Amino acid sequence: MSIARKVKRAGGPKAKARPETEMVFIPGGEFTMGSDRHYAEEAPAHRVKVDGFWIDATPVTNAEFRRFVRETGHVTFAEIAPDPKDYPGALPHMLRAGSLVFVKSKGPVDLKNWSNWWTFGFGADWRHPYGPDSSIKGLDDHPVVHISYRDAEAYAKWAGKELPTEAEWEFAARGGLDGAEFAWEGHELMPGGQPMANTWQGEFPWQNLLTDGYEKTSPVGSYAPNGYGLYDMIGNTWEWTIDWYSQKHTADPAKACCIPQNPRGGAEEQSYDACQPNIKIPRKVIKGGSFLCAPSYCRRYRPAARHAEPIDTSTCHLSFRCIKRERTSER
Ligand SMILES: [Cu+2]
Repeated sequence: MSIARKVKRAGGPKAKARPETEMVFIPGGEFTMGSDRHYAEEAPAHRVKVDGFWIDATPVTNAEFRRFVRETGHVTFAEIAPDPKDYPGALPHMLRAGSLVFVKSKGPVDLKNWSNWWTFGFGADWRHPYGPDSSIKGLDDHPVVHISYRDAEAYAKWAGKELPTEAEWEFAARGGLDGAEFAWEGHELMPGGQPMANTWQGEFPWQNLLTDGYEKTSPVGSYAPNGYGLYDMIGNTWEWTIDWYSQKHTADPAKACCIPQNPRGGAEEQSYDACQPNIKIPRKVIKGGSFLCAPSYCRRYRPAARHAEPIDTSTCHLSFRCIKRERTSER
C-alpha cells in the first residue's frame, strides 16, 4: 500500500518517538458543518471555524494497535467480562467478554430490527473480529476494530496524540470541498460507477455485490485519498470523536455574528439514549460510515453524517484515528 508521497510527517523528535503513522497538516479554516438535506441529526447546517491540526492519514491499523498493546499491556474493553454492577438487570449468561459482530442475513429481513444482523459475539475482540475462531492474520494493514472509546483514548495518549472533535473530523473529511455532499467531487456515491470508499453495494443486510472489492474491512488506503490526502475518512470503519452526541447540532445558523470556534459538541447528560431510559451510558459521536453503509439502508457515507455510540460499545466496524492540535505539535 502506498500512502501519497506528498503527505507530510508530523516533525520534531517528540513526534517521531511514537508510532510513525503518516500525519497530514490541515490548515485551520471556516466551513459548513452538518447538512439540511439528509438525516435529522445532521441539521442544521451551520458555519464553524476550526484551528489547524495534524491528523493521521489513515485509521489506526491492527499492526499499530498491536504495537501499543505489546508496549503497554493494554486490555481492551471487549476482552473484559462486564461487571454485573454496571449492568443491572442483565442476564447472567450475557455477562461475558465480547463485542458486537455483524452477521449477514440469509435473505431480506425487517430493517427496523437491527438484531436481524447484529449479534453480541462472545470472544469477539480486536484480535478476533468475528469471534474466537477468527483472527487478524493477514489483516495488519486493516483498521483495528472492536475498540471502545476508552481504548481509543488510551492509544491516543500513548501515541502522544489526541482524538478529534466532530468539527475537526468533519472539516478534515471534507477535504476542502465546502458544502459538498460527498468527500469527493460530484453528487454521486460512485461517480461513473467508480467506488470511492468501502461501503455496501446490494441489498442490505443479505446481498453484498462486492463492487468495491471488499465484504468487510479493507486495507487502509485502498481507495483514492480526499483533497487533503486523507484515506478512508468515508466508509471502511466508523471513527470515534470526542464530542458527546446531541440529537442535532446545537448551533444557530441564523446567528452569523457568532460562528462557533472549535466547538466541542453537546453536554454529556444530553447524550443518553432517550429510547432506553434505563441505560445510563453516555454516547459519543462517531463519523464516516462503514463497509455496512448501503443506499438501501444507511446513507451515512458522507462527511456530515453522524451516529451515536455508547462509550462502552465496540463493534466490528468501528475504529478511530488520532490528531495533534497545532498548539501542541512541534512543526
Ligand atoms: Cu451506515
